Amino acid sequence: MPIALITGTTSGIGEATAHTLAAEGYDLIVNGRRADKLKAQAKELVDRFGIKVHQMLLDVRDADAVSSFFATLPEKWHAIDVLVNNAGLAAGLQDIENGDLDHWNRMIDTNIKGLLYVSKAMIPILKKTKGHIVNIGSIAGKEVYPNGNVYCGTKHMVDALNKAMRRELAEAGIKVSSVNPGAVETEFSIVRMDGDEHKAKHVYEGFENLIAQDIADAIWFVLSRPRRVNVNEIIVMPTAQPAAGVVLRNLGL
Ligand code: NDP
Ligand code: 8X3
Repeated sequence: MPIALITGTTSGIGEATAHTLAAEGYDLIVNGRRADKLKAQAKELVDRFGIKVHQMLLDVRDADAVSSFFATLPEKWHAIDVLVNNAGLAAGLQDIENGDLDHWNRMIDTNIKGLLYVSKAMIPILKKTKGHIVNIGSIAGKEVYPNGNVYCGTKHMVDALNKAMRRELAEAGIKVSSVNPGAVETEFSIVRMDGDEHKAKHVYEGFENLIAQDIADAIWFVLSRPRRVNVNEIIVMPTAQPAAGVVLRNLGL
């Protein structure tokens, strides 16, 4: 059975991707910080799909936790074929002048540094398996929108790292791809609005947003191409979102 490690599986895109890969016969290393959710998810995946699941209960911002996880990973989990760098967040929606330093640090530490810590630990493994890295970027890594400043900056960095990894790892036979979504209704906006579910709901009003499964489908498309094909990057948008920060509401789209 192939093995995939997906970061941030306790919700949203990561959760849908875990289900999609489980259905395709992957054994999974699942990750998140919420122990109860991770444990319940592991049980559900085992019961429903009959796969093997290993829990990676840690905060990707914690470099020591990431390196000791890999240092103590049981032998039978060593041959990981796929890494999906998905864990990430937006925090706040404000101009730079009024920006919150804690929001900035959480986004930079998770979306950039966390992705780097996990990738650094995984690269020696993926060199052995000639594996595949899928980085979850965003339309916010291709364009910017007012008040999205630091989040957009972190996702531009993911875009740059995706290109850098592809250049550095091609000779080792590692494929590197990015999947860059527009607005997907997950816990994303609840996190961005600091837990205000009412405000978060407004983000998705008056148009048909993407759902997490749309992105899991794109990730599976990228992963299931023949060996000779590397999908460098893919952008997946709601029909009603023609550009970052532009949503056409109340048009029946
Ligand atoms: P969710 O908030 O629904 O899921 C985020 C997941 O990441 C959760 O499982 C969360 O688990 C995990 N996570 C967050 N921080 C950490 C951390 N420090 N360490 C480990 N796990 C962490 O959001 P989405 O599914 O929407 O987001 C997934 C990715 O997709 C992110 O990178 C996001 O930027 C990107 N994206 C999302 C879009 C959207 O509109 N939703 C659009 C474009 C890109 P836990 O809380 O248990 O740690
Ligand atoms: C999130 C997508 O459009 O809210 O990465 O910036 S968007």
